[in-house]
This record gives sequence, structure tokens and C-alpha cells, in this order.
Amino acid sequence: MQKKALITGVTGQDGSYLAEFLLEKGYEVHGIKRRASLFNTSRVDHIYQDPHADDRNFILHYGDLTDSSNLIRIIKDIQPDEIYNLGAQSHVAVSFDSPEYTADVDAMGTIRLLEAIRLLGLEKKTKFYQASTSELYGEVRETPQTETTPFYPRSPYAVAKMYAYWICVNYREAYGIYACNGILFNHESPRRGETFVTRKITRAIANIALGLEDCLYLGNMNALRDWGHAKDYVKMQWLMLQQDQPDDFVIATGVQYSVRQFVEFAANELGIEIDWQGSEEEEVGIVKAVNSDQAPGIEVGQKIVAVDPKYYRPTEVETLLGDPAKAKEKLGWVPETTLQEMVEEMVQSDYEEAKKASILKKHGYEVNVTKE
Ligand code: NDP
Ligand code: GDR
Repeated sequence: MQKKALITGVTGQDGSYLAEFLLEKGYEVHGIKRRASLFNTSRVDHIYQDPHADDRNFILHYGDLTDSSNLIRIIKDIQPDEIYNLGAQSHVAVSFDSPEYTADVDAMGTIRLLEAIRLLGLEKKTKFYQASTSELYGEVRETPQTETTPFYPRSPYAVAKMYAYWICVNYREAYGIYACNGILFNHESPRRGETFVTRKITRAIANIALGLEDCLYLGNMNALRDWGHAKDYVKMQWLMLQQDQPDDFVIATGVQYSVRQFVEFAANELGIEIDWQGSEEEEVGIVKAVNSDQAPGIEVGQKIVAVDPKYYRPTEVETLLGDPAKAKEKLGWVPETTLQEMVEEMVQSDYEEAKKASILKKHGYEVNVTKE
């Protein structure tokens, strides 16, 4: 029997990789997309199938995690074997601006799905994956962080995700639902949203290299993160649902870098070397050396990075480093992509986009590259 999966957040970074992965595994994949005034399916357009075709394996449904009746109807119609709850207001900084909405989607959205499983009597049929996060550790109590490290969330996002984490555990214990938390550390890719720090950096460096932007403005460059590749991480989401017993797992690389180092790696990819000057809010990155074939838009001595305190968060998560030993042992987890390989892939992808924008600009078209 062909398995059916339902993915919330299918139009996001992870949702798109997971949909590809499950289609390759032979699943019928259903995804929930939000209604938007513009098309918001660019990450899954390459796997889109004509809704008029009979033998579709990839089917999108309009829906929203804030709408119980809609979720119940979709789950009732599909009767999925697996639900992957990846949908979320996933931006930590934005959660300080929209805390109530973040709680509604990230915390209440999770209980709405679990309740739908109960109401429809699918407790024994439908397995549930919850996209939990290293943000739960917040102000870390232990390094590296494992499945037993105490949580100390530091943002409305993390607090909402903490509710989701525990309701998942509770419904597993109370109703026997096969529900798993993947405590995933930061994972990135060329499909990463443009306002998360890694993509903001790779995109800006590519644009600056070609003279489309002057300077990259960042917040806390001392923040330390354990960055992996999204494509590697979605396999683990699936594997968690293929075990005999439901359980919670940390997925991380076990290696940590600072935001500042990430900037250096991305810049080096295009032959740019940076000299850091000043400290804290005054810190700037000045070009020390440059390969002008790759980065014709840059000159030695140019300021290409600066701190803008507006990107500081009211409460920051300074350091995250995961210990994936349990996933290694029980799921056979081995991160396949190194940080260097991932940076290269992201920079090259953004560089290709910047080249296209640069041609447009040369021919007199408006190019809008600045994003928060
Ligand atoms: P993205 O922000 O790229 O994707 C989020 C998805 O959720 C998008 O498809 C978005 O739709 C959808 N969404 C947002 N609000 C709603 C809503 N109200 N109803 C239905 N869908 C909604 O996130 P990622 O792919 O990076 O992350 C996937 C999940 O994993 C998230 O839950 C995130 O919090 C969590 N996570 C991510 C980590 C990471 O490093 N990437 C690490 C740990 C956890 P739209 O496209 O319309 O905006
Ligand atoms: P994070 O990712 O908050 O860890 O959440 P993000 O890339 O937004 O920030 C990482 C660190 O970089 C610092 N930073 C900046 N961040 C952004 N976005 N923009 C900036 O200009 C900037 N300058 C410095 C941040 O302060 C932070 O310390 C991500 C999301 O995917 C969550 O959904 C997920 O749960 C966690 O990763 C694990």
C-alpha cells in the first residue's frame, strides 16, 4: 500500500526538501499551503503536478494552522499515515513583534493537529512529527545540548515551541499517539528564507560582489550556532517516524561557528578577505583583499559589513551546540554536508541570482535587492 504523508509548511525550506524526499520514497504527499495574494509555492514548483492529472502523488490543499475545522477536514479526507508538522511562524526576531500570532500558529497549531488525530480516531494509524528546535535550550544550561538538557526558552517563538514540544510528549503518553519531537539545530540551504542570518549573508555578499549592494548590516555577530544542511536533516524527520517506538531526538552537527565566521566563509568563497575593526555596536568589516574577477563590484578598503543594533533581539540565544549521539546510535545519523560545502552551495546559488540581477540593472531595469 502506498503511504500517505501530510506536510504542514510544505512551501517552506524543510517542507520542500521533505516533499521531494518522500516522493522519491514512493509516498503520496499532501501539503498545506496558505492562501497568499502572490504565488508562494516557488520552493515546490519543480515538483508541482497538474491538478487535472489522474495519477498525482503531490497534492496541495489550502489551509492554515490557525483553522481547526480546515485541518480536521483535510486530515479526514486524506487519512494520512504520517503528519509532519513543519508549519510555523519560524522567525525568532519576528516572534517578538507578533508574539500572539506566533503562539497561535506554533503552539496552538500543534494541539489542533493532535486533537484532529484524536477526534478522527486516528491515534493508532497516524504518526506525528513535531518540528521542535534547539531554541528550546535558549540560555543554555549545559554544553553540548542533549535530549535531557533542561529548556530555558528566550523568545515568544521558543516559548510557543516549548508548548508544542510538551503537548506532543503528553499526547504520546496519554493517548498512545506515535508522536516524535525532532529537536533540530539550525539548518540552512539555498532555499533558506532570505531573512535568516546565513541566507541574508550569502545573498548580500553575492550582491555586494557584483556592485548591487554596498554593505551588509547585521546584529549580534558573536552568536554561535551549530549549522547543518536542511537536505540532510529532513531524512531524519522521516527516520524518526520509522522506528518501533516514538522518541525525541537531537539532530545537530556537533560543530559550532560564530555569525562573524560565517560572514568570513561566505566572503572567502568569492575571493574576499575581511579585516574586522571596532567593537560591539561600532564593528565594521573592511575589505583587505579581493579577487576582482569574482567580485568586480568591490574595492580594497571598502566597508562591506557593519553592525546595526536594530537587529539585536530583546533576549538573545548566544550559543547553541548539539550532541547528536542518540540519533547517531539509534537512527544512524551522519551529517553528509560540511559547513564549508553548504556555504559554497549557498553562495554560488545567490551569486547566480545576483548575476541575473546585474544584467537586468545593466540594461536599465530596477533591481530591488534589499531585504531585512
Ligand atoms: P520556513 O519559515 O522556511 O517555513 C515555514 C512554513 O510554515 C512555510 O511553509 C509557511 O508558509 C508555513 N506557515 C507559516 N505560518 C503558517 C500558518 N499559519 N498556517 C500554515 N502554515 C504556515 O521554516 P523552515 O522550513 O526553516 O522550518 C520548518 C519547521 O522547523 C518550522 O516549524 C521551524 O520552526 C522548525 N525549525 C527550523 C529550523 C531551521 O533551522 N530551519 C530548526 C529547528 C526547527 P508560507 O510559505 O506561506 O510562509
Ligand atoms: P535563529 O536563526 O534565531 O537561530 O532561528 P537566525 O538565522 O535568524 O539567527 C541566528 C543568529 O544570528 C544572529 N544575527 C542575525 N539574525 C538575523 N536573522 N538577522 C541578522 O541581521 C542577524 N545578525 C545577527 C541572531 O541574533 C541569532 O543569534 C533559526 C530559525 O530557523 C528557527 O525557526 C529555528 O528554530 C532555529 O533556527 C533553530
